[in-house]
Amino acid sequence: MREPENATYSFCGALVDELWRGGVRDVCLCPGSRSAPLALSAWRHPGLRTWTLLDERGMGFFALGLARVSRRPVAALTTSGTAAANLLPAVVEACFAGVPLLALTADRPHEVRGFGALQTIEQVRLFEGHVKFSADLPLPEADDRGLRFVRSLASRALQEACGPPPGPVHLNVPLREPLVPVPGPVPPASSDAARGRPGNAPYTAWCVRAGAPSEQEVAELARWLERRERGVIVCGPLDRPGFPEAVAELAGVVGYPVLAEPLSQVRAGPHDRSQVVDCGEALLRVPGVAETLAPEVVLRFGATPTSRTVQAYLSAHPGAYHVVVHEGGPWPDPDHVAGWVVHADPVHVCRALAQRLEPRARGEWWRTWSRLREAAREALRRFLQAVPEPFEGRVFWELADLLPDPSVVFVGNSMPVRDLDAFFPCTGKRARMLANRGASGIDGVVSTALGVAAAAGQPVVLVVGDVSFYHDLNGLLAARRFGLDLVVVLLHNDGGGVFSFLPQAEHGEGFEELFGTPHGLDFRPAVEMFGGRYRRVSAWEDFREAVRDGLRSGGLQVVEVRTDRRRNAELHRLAWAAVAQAVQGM
Ligand SMILES: Cc1ncc(C[n+]2csc(CCOP(=O)(O)OP(=O)(O)O)c2C)c(N)n1
Ligand SMILES: [Mg+2]
Repeated sequence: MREPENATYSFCGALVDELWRGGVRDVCLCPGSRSAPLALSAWRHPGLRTWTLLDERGMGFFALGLARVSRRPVAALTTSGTAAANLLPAVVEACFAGVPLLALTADRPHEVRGFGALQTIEQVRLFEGHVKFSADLPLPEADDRGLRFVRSLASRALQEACGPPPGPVHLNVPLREPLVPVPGPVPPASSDAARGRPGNAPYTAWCVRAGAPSEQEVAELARWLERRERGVIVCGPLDRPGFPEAVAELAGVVGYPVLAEPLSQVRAGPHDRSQVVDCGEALLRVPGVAETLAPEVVLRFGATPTSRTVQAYLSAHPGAYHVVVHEGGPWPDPDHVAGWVVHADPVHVCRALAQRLEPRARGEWWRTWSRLREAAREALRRFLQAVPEPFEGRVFWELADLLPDPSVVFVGNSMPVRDLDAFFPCTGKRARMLANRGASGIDGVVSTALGVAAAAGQPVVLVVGDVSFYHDLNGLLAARRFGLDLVVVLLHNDGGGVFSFLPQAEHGEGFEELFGTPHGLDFRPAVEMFGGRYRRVSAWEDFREAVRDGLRSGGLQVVEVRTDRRRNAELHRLAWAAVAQAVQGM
C-alpha cells in the first residue's frame, strides 16, 4: 500500500484496511466532498471493491443486497447531511433482517456542529434504535495511539455487525480539510498500528460465540419431542447453509411435517423434501383443517412466518408447547405463544436432536398430514394449470420450472412474497430465495436485488409489484453502471394489489384513491432509459419464452405481466375454494 500523504489519509487508510482485515470486501458509496478521504482510501485499497452509485437511499439497499448474498459485512459510505439520513431505510431493514451492514457517514468536525455550518445535521446516533453499535469518532489522529484506536474500533464494530446475530453498525467519521491527499505531516507510528498486524490478521481478532445448545438443553428438548407424536416443524425466513439438510434429517427422525416457506430455503434444494409441506397457505385456510391438525408441540426456526394463515394456525394453538430456536435479537413470537426460546444455531439444534432421538414409526398424525398435503397439492396444480389468463399466483408456479439450477430468486414485499409462499412448489433445484422481510418495506427492492445480482455469481430473478418497482426506479442505475444481469418479472396490476385482499376493499370508501392507487405508468421508457429490455407478455407460453430468453441474454431484462387487481383477488379465492373442495371431499 502507498504511503499516506497526511494524517487524515493515514487514519482513514487504517480504518478501511482494518475493515478489510475484518472481512469487508465491498464498499458502496455515493459522491461527496466530506467523505473523500474515506472514498479515496477505499478506492486505493487493493483488497476492496468500491461501488459508486448516485443516490444514497438506493446505495444503502444495494449494499444490503451485497451483504445478504455474500454473507459478509458490507460498508455503505456517505457524505454528511441528508446523504447520511438516506441510509436509514436500509439500516432499518438490516436491523430486523440481521444483515451486517456498516453505515460509514462522514461528518463535519465537532466544533461546527450546531453552529449553522452547511450540510451539517445531527448525525451522532442518527440510526439509534436500529444499530447494534455506533460510535462518533474523534478527528483523525494518526499517531500510534490514534491508529491503534481506529483499528481496534473497526474490529469492535465488525464483531457487532457479524454477530450472532448479525446486524447494522454505524461509524460517524468527522473529517477536517484538507480532504484531498495533499502532503502534510504524518506522525510516526509503530508498524502494526500503521500497517496492521502481520499476515493480514485483524488488529483485534474476535471469537464468534458458540451457537451450539448445551447438552442439557438438547436432552430437555428431546424429552419434549420424544413423548409427542403430534408435532410440527415450522420454518420461517432463514438463510443458513446446511439448515435444509439438518431440518430434513430431524424431521425424518421425529416424523413431523415441515411447514416451510420458500424463504427458509427448505422448499428448494437437493435435500430430502419428503416431509416438506409446500401448500400450507392453501391447506390451513380450509375450514376445519387447522383444528384437525392441532399440534401438541411446535418447533420453530427462522423469523416470523410470512404467511398470515400459518401465523394464525400457530396462534390458534397456544396450548401446544412452542419452542422457538433463533440466534438472538428480538424474539420472533408476535402472538406470544412461545413456551421456550432457545438461543442457538438452528443447524446445531437439528443435528443434536436428530442424533439423540430414536426414529419414530409414522402414525396417524403423519398420515393425516400427508393425505391432506397430497389433496391440496393436486388441487392447486390442477387449478393453476387451468388458468389461461395472467394470474400472479401462477407466475411462481411457472418459475419453479424456469429457474436455472442454481439460481437466486429475490421477491418484493406485498403480494409477491406471499404468492411465492402460497404457490411455489417443492423442487430439487438449488434456488436461494431472498426478500427484505426484516421490515417488509416496498422501498429499496430493486436496489437490493441488484446488490444480490452483483455478488450472487449465478442467475438472479426478481419478482416485484409495480408500486414497489416505481418506488425504487432510481435503483436501476446499478444495472447499467455495473453491467449486472437481472431478470425482473414485473407484476403490473396498476397499484397495490394487496389491498384488494384487505377489509378496505369490501368497505369500498375511497378505496382506489387511498389504497389501490392506480398510476397508469408504462415503465417501458424508464427501463429503456436505464439500458434494459422491456417485454410485456400475456400468454403463458410467451412468459416462459421471455424469462428463458432474458436469462440467456443477460443485462437488465424486464418481463411485465399485466394483471387486474380485482380479478387477481378473485382468482386467489377460486384457488382456495378449489383446494377446500378437494380437501373437504376426502
Ligand atoms: C416503504 C413502504 N411504504 C408503504 C408500504 C405499505 N404497502 C404495503 S404493500 C403496498 C402496495 C404495494 O404495491 P405493489 O408493489 O404493486 O405490489 P402488489 O400489492 O400489487 O402486489 C404498500 C403501499 C410499505 N410496506 N412500505
Ligand atoms: Mg401492484
